Amino acid sequence: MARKAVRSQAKAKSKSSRKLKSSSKKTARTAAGGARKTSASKATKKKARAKPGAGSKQRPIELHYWPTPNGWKISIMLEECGLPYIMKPVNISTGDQFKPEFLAISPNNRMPAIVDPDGPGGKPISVFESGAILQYLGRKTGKFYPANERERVEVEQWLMWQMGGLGPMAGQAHHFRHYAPEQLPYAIDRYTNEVNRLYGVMNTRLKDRPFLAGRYSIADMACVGWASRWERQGQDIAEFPHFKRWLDTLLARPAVQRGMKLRVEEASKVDMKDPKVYELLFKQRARAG
Ligand SMILES: N[C@@H](CCC(=O)N[C@@H](CS)C(=O)NCC(=O)O)C(=O)O
Repeated sequence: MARKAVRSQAKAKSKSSRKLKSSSKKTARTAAGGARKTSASKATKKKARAKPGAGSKQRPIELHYWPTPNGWKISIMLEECGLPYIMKPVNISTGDQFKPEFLAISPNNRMPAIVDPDGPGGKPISVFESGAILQYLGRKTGKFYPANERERVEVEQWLMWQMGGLGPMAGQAHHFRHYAPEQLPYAIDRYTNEVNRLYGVMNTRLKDRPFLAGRYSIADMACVGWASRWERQGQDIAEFPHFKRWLDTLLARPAVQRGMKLRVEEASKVDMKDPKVYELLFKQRARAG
């Protein structure tokens, strides 16, 4: 499905950004009049149903993506849910993340982001921040994000743990171990130790349950890409047998494999040591708004 989706990428890009623009105009126009709003949203719904995408009623979701652990979270979820999608590469090594059209949907100049042409009320919606995207898709499909409050809290705790802990700490471990121009022992130790601590927390959690929240969920999808890079983070997986069992289970899932194999040709050519790439990615400061 991903390959099919990529092929129709350009066509859907212009369609969906036109739609997002026209829908915000529609909202502004209808804010003053309730009657028009009802008929406008009815019309939008009708149009959404009349134009199904990729053989399903759901029109393809635009996935703004680069093949990294954060990008994989969403390609995995889309594959797990069987949602049609179109992958739009955001080449973060050449500055696509600063293009005005991307900042309009992701003001933090980070991928992933999505645009769902069939958002709430049948109108387009864009979402940035991988955790928020996973929650959105989980609510939309009713999959991998339980509605029951007790079960939902279990998922959310581990999703936030990934967003605020594992992701940022593993990201810093990658940075100081592989990308920093100097090898700084303090920084390397600090983040390698912190990732080690976090994998210990995960290992203990997984001792008596198959997945982080009990059942397979968006929390596991958020973690798997980062966890699969344990070697790059200076870890020894033999220390964490329950974590290893969980990781092997996740990596054996066909949807996880498809999500993590969603390739972008240019990504394999990026040289992180290129001074231009280094400057662009690692010397960012506030931009004039
Ligand atoms: N908290 C964000 C982090 C996303 C993130 O850091 N994305 C990186 C790639 S993994 C990015 O887009 N970097 C572009 C840049 O640094 O300008 C999320 O989870 O969505």
